[in-house]
Amino acid sequence: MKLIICIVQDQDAGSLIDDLTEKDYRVTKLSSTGGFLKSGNTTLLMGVDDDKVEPAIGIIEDNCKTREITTSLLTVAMPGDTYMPFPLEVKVGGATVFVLDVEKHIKI
Ligand code: 2BA
Repeated sequence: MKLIICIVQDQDAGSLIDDLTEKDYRVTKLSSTGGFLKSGNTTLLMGVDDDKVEPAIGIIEDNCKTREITTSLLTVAMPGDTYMPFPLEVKVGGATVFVLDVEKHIKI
């Protein structure tokens, strides 16, 4: 068994969870925050049999889009100790996926 940890954009989470549950995957949704943009994203936990990992990744690929986000995180120093927000284009997603071995899975 594997644990898939999947970080996706909030906009993609609903359709992704619908597709996964339709195909009998069990999913736990966590609200998370990206360390760089400091904005909300969604983390999904899925415990899956080994042979279900690749199909799950296919479903994630079908639902998660890469988007360009303009952020003003970067500030540029100006004369007179002032700082100007500087727009920065960042490509986010489709998804960041980790696949971990599960040592034990217990349901009580
Ligand atoms: P954030 O940390 O908010 O990052 C959002 C996007 O900003 C990233 O998209 C990447 O394009 C860019 N970015 C992140 N750190 C950067 C840096 N130090 N310099 C320049 N650009 C940077 P993604 O790579 O698609 O990541 C989307 C979200 O997935 C991340 O949100 C974070 O929550 C998570 N994530 C990505 N890689 C991760 C990792 N190795 N470990 C844990 N979480 C990760």
